[in-house]
Amino acid sequence: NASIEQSSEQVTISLASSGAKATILLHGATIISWTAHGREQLWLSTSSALDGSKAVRGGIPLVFPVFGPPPPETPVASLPQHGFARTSKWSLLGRAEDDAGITVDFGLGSESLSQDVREKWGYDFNLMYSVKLTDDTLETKLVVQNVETDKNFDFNVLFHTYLRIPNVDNVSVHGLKDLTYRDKTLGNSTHSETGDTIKINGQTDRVYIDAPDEVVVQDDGKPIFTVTKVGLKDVVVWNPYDAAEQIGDWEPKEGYKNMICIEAGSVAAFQTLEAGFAWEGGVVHKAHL
Ligand code: TA6
Repeated sequence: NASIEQSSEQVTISLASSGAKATILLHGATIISWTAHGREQLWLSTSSALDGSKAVRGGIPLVFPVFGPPPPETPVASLPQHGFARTSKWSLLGRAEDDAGITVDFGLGSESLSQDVREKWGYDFNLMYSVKLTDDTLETKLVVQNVETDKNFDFNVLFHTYLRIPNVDNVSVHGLKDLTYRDKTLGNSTHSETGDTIKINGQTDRVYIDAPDEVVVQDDGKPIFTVTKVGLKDVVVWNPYDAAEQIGDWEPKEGYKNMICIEAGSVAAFQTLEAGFAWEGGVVHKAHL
């Protein structure tokens, strides 16, 4: 039932029984396509670089060890926005199959980073990233190991998922009720979400803090995705709306009407990983249609 095709640049896993399929670039271990129910479930810019020259615009980029612009005067201060995981070359570690589906594992160790990155964030670590495909779910899980002997390090982590939707005017996000959120369109000011239904009426860029584990995305009142996080604290909701005009590798410009980023991560604060310890967290993306 399960099959895998791999090249030096990418891996494709698929399930014959349902036609479910996922393609992952070794560049950034970025998922660039997820087919379920016979249709593409992720949004990917048609002008995204896929050759490893820069971060992919769409799919599921990985954010580590910092989310957003790195705070000055911190160990991550000289890293690029969203860190280096999404622009590093990962290696394929292996695969596993079970009745439900196929899992493929990727690795990135500090020893394989470019000298430039090593100089900017010098901790010894290992990342192991598992992508599991079943008929209607795509599960992404990351293990972070601190392999230092006596140095702890702080990190953010986030799965930057671009979900494909029929129409931004009809989309609603459910499950983020009664939460505090930081609004990046309003200078990171703090606000309270009181309603249970979030609509997208313009540029939206919010970090919902300490969010429940399950978020449901509806199209016109019909559930189309369930996003369930494990071991992660926060949920980011992003749609650039007409600000897509200013994003160089965003095509087609009206593509914002067919996507919403529902990004599970631990980003509202840095979390500390002690020397010799490991951390694990992940997301189950379920497509209903
Ligand atoms: O996840 C939302 C966000 O932080 C937005 O502020 C926007 O910057 C987006 O990430 C994309 O970032 P990128 O570096 O991929 O252009």
